[in-house]
Amino acid sequence: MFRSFLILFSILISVLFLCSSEGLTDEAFIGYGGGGYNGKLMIFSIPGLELLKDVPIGVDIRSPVTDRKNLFVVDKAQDTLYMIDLSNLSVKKSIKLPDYFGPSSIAISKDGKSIYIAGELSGKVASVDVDSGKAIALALKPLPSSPNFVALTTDGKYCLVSDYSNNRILRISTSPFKLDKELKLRRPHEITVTPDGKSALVSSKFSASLTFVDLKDFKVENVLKTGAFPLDVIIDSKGTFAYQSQHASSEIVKIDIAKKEVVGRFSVKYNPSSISITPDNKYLVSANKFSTGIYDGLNSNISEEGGSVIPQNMEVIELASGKSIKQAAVSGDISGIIIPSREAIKDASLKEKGEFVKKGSKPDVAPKEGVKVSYIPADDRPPGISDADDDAIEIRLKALSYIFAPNIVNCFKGDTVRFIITNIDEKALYIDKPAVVHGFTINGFGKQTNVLLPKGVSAVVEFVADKKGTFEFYCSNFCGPVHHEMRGRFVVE
Ligand SMILES: [Cu+2]
Repeated sequence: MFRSFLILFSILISVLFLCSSEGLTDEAFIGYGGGGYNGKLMIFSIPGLELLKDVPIGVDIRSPVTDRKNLFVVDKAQDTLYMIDLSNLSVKKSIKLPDYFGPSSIAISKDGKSIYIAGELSGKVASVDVDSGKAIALALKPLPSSPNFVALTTDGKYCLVSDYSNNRILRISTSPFKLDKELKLRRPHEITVTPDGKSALVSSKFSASLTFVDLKDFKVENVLKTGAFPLDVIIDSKGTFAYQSQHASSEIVKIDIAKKEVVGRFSVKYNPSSISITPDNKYLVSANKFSTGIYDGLNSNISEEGGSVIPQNMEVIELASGKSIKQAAVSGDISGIIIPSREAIKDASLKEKGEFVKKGSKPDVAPKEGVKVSYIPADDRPPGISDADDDAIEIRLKALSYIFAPNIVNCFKGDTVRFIITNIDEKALYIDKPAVVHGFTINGFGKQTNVLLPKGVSAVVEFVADKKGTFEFYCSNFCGPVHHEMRGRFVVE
């Protein structure tokens, strides 16, 4: 009797144990997201949305892609391409891109040997040979050009690039690496190619539409009205349906690719940007912004003087039912999520379980060692440049959706520069979110200048301008549909 009770008891314990390791069951996939301004690779379970690991990589980490053995991400602040071993998550190789390149998006060839990178801040597109680390950069004209997303055609012959400054997408041949054709399209954002190689789908954020581009003739085939401020567009593994995130109307629109028709709409809680789908087409993961309200308990004061960071969040939608099944607040600005097939994941260390944002924790913007970044009470002096009492050059910037004022500032080489940056947003154009948090990072001075700009405080960033050049500064925390265009120039003479 006692023995059978023991057996029963141990069976019960094993069942309980199995249930508690729910984070990584056979049902689960693993997502890899660029953490944006937190400089990390964020690794999480799907659908559970548990943070499995966050791996420090650089300063502003974006756009993961994979060749199934490695992950590649770019650092927008430090002009670097990182190759990360999927089996142990170590950085295997870092490839320096041309100075001022400002990478924002990556596409990888099928054989994993070539990588194409959109250099949003420089107006350049690069082709990188992974083995040799050699990069060839193509400068787009006219300036300013802003190539911010890149995709490859299925035959690998062309890379397609969206350029929002010039309202166009570009077709660039991969060998030789040169501009082939351009196609006018209003404010293009994310771009993706259908698995049959026939069409490219482009989100046109100011036209509230999805544009089908015929790739044979490189011309517009169809324009489908979809939603409000469409950003990301992805395609399921069968090539049947596309999903597009509607940033302003907080929904995901489902499109039948063959019929070129909208066939469904799923609500998400908060303004979505990057989205991704599991390889079995069961779950859609949406990186949402502006989680005002539901995560109030998680908001942390960034300083004694006030100013709170509102965590961004992710959400999982079960596609068959259209139901939202999981939400989690996240630290960082998730930009780009990839979900490899289960076979590609080999790292046995991915077993730690945790939450993205722990209750009462400080936001993930801790200044790095030896870097002078701090917060002071909101500075209400007018914007401008002046000499401070301690001989530093004081540059007072105001940040609002979607500009920095002033947006061109200068100093001389060797100057100690003190930026005092104040978020004066009332609301983010079209979206009534007065507590929107901007970010500030200067490309080329990434580590010293990477800071969040919550309301109610001013961020102080101090460093020595030790090299000459023209450096782009940009908003490094997603703040709305025109976030990418929130930029300025720091000139060191
Ligand atoms: Cu911003």
